[in-house]
Amino acid sequence: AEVAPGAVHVPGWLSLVRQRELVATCRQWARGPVPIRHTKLPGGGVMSVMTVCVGWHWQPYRYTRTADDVNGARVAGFPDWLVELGREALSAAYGGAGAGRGAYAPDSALVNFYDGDARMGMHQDKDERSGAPVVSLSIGDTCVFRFGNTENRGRPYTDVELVSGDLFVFGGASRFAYHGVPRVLPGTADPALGLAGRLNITLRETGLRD
Ligand code: MD5
Ligand code: FE
Repeated sequence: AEVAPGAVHVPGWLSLVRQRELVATCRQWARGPVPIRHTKLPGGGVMSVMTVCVGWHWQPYRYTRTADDVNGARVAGFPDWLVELGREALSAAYGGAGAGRGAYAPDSALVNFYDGDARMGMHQDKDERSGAPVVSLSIGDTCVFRFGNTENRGRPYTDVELVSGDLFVFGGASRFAYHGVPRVLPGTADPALGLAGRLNITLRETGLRD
């Protein structure tokens, strides 16, 4: 379903098997080389969400190769299979005729973990030097995702429930829209996932080079 121009929601895109594989992979990334952590904000706060990065390390408002705000280690490399997954996601969302799809080359993944109390305030993703689409994969507990406008944090916005296995792609005019996660619905995940909470994986092109 196209929620707005370039913003496409594909419910149930990931099979349960693939979700379980991704949970296992995210658990590995969460252990290191840079452990998952609550990102520190420049104003002194910390995010309620926990994040581990792949390919490039994100902290507001920049991407680096090493995590100087955590343990100084170089982040895990971005695997080829994850580039492939990003291309499949774009095909699923935009269809086989999508222009330049084979050229999608995500080089960074942000893996966010939400416990029942975690939230993400309304923000824009502007730290990438690329207008390429962002691919978002949801696993575990359902959340309320708030998709807003490009002007400000407030209305108009649309609330969408994102369920385990859902794909969301943000491209075109939607790439720089405000968005957030006002709440997670605890205990809604399939017990077969063995995950208490919500994982969100976003694939991005940073537009950066070493
Ligand atoms: C999440 N993560 O569920 C969300 C989903 C983040 C973040 O917001 O920055 O890690 S990603 C949703 C997203 C990405 C880029 C653009 C837009 C939405 N958008 O224009 O709405 O943890
Ligand atoms: Fe975001």
